[in-house]
Amino acid sequence: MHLNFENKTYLIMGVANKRSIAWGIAQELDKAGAKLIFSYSKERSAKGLVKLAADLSDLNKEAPMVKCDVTSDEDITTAVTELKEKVGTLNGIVHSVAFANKDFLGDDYSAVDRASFAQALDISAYSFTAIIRAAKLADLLAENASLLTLTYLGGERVIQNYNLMGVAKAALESSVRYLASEYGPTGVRVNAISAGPIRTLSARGVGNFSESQKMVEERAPLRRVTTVEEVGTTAVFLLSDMASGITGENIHVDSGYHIIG
Ligand code: NDP
Ligand code: N5H
Repeated sequence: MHLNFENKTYLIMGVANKRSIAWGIAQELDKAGAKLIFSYSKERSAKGLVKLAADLSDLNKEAPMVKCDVTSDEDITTAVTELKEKVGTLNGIVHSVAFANKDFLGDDYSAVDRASFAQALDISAYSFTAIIRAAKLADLLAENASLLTLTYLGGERVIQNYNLMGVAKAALESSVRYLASEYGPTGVRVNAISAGPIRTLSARGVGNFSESQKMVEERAPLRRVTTVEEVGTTAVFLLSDMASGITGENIHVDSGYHIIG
């Protein structure tokens, strides 16, 4: 009964292709009976989304889509206006968006330049706050809405090569706590999922990715890598009323890797 998603609508941000964590979450939400609306930044992602959505249930086969490059205030404003027109109310938002200049995802962290630092923090951390504030101001968020972002252990600890993105994730995780505190009195919950390494487009080509998965297989309590389905089902839980007592939390869906010293 608490997992009842009838007449509930969720915004999914960050589907680049079928491997995206956002797509894994969308599929589980679709199975649970939720209505979906997507946002994208690149036209290529929009085209892919149309094809992907065709495989969803009848409720979401023609799911609406809005453009939102999170670096643009104008895009955020337009997206929120379009969301208001298309769905009226959101019961939740899944923010699965991050970017950092590849030049600073390896070697020495301190090499980072000002522009790349600002860009990584802008896209990967500030955007969560910006979209939530815009949605709230437009009265788009339902009572008890649940807001969710994706993070990685490198935001809490030093993990080789994560560097600039680790600093951005630390800011994102801290934002989750401040946003949860600010919006809690209105019933809105804000949480993060810290996922284990999953082979996606962003992960492809970044140094250390395969080694990171190998480490998980060898050392994580469950001795296997985390699947996107596992992140998806946890997201469904956090977005549902079953998680009504959870806010400001960072749930690790990482085969237990984070407890190992
Ligand atoms: P994907 O490459 O599939 O998704 C990244 C998304 O970020 C893309 O959809 C991309 O959209 C979007 N994006 C980048 N820049 C912008 C922008 N300016 N405006 C709007 N959207 C933007 O990778 P993942 O699914 O792996 O990543 C999703 C989240 O999960 C990220 O926050 C990542 O840090 C996190 N994560 C990933 C892990 C992994 O191992 N894969 C582990 C832990 C956390 P577009 O291409 O249209 O610009
Ligand atoms: C320790 C690791 C491996 C090293 C660090 C990886 C960091 C990855 C995160 C960011 C999001 C990757 C990134 O921004 C890549 C871009 O510079 C280039 N790629 C693109 O532009 C593609 C085409 C688009 C779709 O990507 C984006 N983001 O828009 C961490 C790994 C073990 C786990 C991991 C991969 C974590 C994570 O946060 O994603």
